[in-house]
Amino acid sequence: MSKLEQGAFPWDIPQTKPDRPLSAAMQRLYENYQTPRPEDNDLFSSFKYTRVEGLDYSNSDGTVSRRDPSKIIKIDGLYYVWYTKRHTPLPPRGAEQCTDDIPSMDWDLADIFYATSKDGLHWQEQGVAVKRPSKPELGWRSISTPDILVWQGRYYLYYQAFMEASGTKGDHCPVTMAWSDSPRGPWTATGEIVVENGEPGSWDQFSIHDPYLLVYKGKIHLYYKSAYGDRPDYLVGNGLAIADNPHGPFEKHSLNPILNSGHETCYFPFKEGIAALAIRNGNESNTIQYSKDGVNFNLASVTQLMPIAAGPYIADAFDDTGDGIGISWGLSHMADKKDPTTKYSFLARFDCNLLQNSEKNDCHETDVVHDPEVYFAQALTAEQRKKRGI
Ligand code: AAL
Repeated sequence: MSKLEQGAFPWDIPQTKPDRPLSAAMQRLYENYQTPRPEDNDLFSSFKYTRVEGLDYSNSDGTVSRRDPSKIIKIDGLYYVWYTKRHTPLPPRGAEQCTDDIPSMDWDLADIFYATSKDGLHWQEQGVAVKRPSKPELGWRSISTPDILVWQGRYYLYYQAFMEASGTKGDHCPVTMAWSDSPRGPWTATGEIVVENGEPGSWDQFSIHDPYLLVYKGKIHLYYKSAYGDRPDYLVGNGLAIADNPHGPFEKHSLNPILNSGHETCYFPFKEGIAALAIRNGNESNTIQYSKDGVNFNLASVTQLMPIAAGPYIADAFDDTGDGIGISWGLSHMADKKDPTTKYSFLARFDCNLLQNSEKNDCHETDVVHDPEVYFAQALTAEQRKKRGI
């Protein structure tokens, strides 16, 4: 019997690629994904959200914002997170109306704060970790979007260092670093750029955003995002820079960008490789990806409602075991955009199931039903309605 005469595709779905002619879609099902059903896939998850307790937002008046949490680490039984905190007399007013005290964007005129928690839900803000320095030092205008590295017993915070109000020309900044012998500080800011913007004309010439640190194959891996091309026709990509020492030099990978989508960075050791959440912006928004070498990522699953700017709890982020266990919760940020004049962001907890060999009946729904308000919040603008005559 020739392959073409084999009859219809079987009812009982084959778990491995059957030896028969397959359509492009069915070939992809077996070649691109770890299992034919997402419900059985270790790198598929749905996401659940819970309001965080213990952080005050000044009655949501837009003067206090917390966003872009770092990955979470556990030290002596306590979870630690670092994040961008803005506390300004007024909410963001855009680049034209900003002053020395009035922010342009949500992450303008910000500092790096930290909080601790016993359970990942109730958080106590412990105060400032790194304050922005005075003019004209590196990051004088704002410091934001931190991530943590623990390397040979010392703590390192990497973060964006702005020398102009974001939005003036774009969202331009390089990355700097501060170190401490304790997660509670005091932190010593190096005052130096650790990951430089690219050469003129290169994709990352204006910005290195969202530094994200893992230890992999004996080396410090710093993933980052850059937005390239001019808005609104811009693309986001993620790059990788590798170092032997937290102070650098960080060498950018020759294959950068290594992700073609993903506005904020989120990576974790998984099995022998590295997994990534490509959260938003780009052709591969809402995907979870996997690479066996930390560089060449392939789609592992497609999902929805991913956590924005996810900072997961990663138990083995720096252990370099070669057998990463995965993630099951973390913090992300959300913004209430209903009233643009009081815009701010707040931290929220997400839960997921991206653990090796985990129970597959937890956080594996592929059919997530949203409240109708979620759809109607995506309203046409007045101009779009006019164009459509409605
Ligand atoms: C975030 C991150 C970076 C950008 C801005 C603040 O979501 O991508 O941190 O600079 O937006």
